[in-house]
Amino acid sequence: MKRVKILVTGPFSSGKTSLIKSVSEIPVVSTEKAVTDETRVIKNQTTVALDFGRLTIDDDLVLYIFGTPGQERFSYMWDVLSVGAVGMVLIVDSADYKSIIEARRYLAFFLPKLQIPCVIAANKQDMTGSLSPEQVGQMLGIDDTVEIVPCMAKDRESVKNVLIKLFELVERTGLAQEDQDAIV
Ligand SMILES: Nc1nc2c(ncn2[C@@H]2O[C@H](COP(=O)(O)OP(=O)(O)OP(=O)(O)O)[C@@H](O)[C@H]2O)c(=O)[nH]1
Ligand SMILES: [Mg+2]
Repeated sequence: MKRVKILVTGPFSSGKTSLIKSVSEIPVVSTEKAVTDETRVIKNQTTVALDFGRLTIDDDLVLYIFGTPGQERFSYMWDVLSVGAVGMVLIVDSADYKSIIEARRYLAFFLPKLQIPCVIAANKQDMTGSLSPEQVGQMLGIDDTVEIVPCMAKDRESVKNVLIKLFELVERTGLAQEDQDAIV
């Protein structure tokens, strides 16, 4: 049985908590608190430390999924949460230009440091005016070595598709061949 750690990160309100809640087979450990700053016009609650969920893929593979907070003031958690991750989902709100621009900073922070496969989830594809995965990729300025997958984070099948794409990349790296002794 392989147990591997996956990191889910992305800008404020991009859909990290929704994504993990959609697929986790255990009640998600969430740290959502009332928003107290000016962003409360966007949403009432925000992740302040982490989200944690688990998804069994098959008899051989269990994913432990860790989500980061999306607000800058809680970014001290990013390093802690990323230790030992074998793959990363960067989720962006495809209907929000600011989210996509902000996502560049996440790529620059995590990718050189972690050197692990990354899939970009172009979320909120159900919203009118959302950019296509190709357009999101252009705005992020990434080359075609990074996979961009359409996503609706509240839809379980859509999220599973994102995770399967990521895992295909992870398997090619061989990073997930051994069980991880310590997930956190
Ligand atoms: N229409 C639509 N709304 C979505 C989708 N995914 C998430 N949302 C909504 O977007 C808002 C933010 O979702 P969250 O899952 O809280 O986002 P987050 O990235 O965890 O937010 P922070 O932890 O505050 O950074 C919520 O109102 C969700 O219901 C989607 O695919 N489509
Ligand atoms: Mg959250």
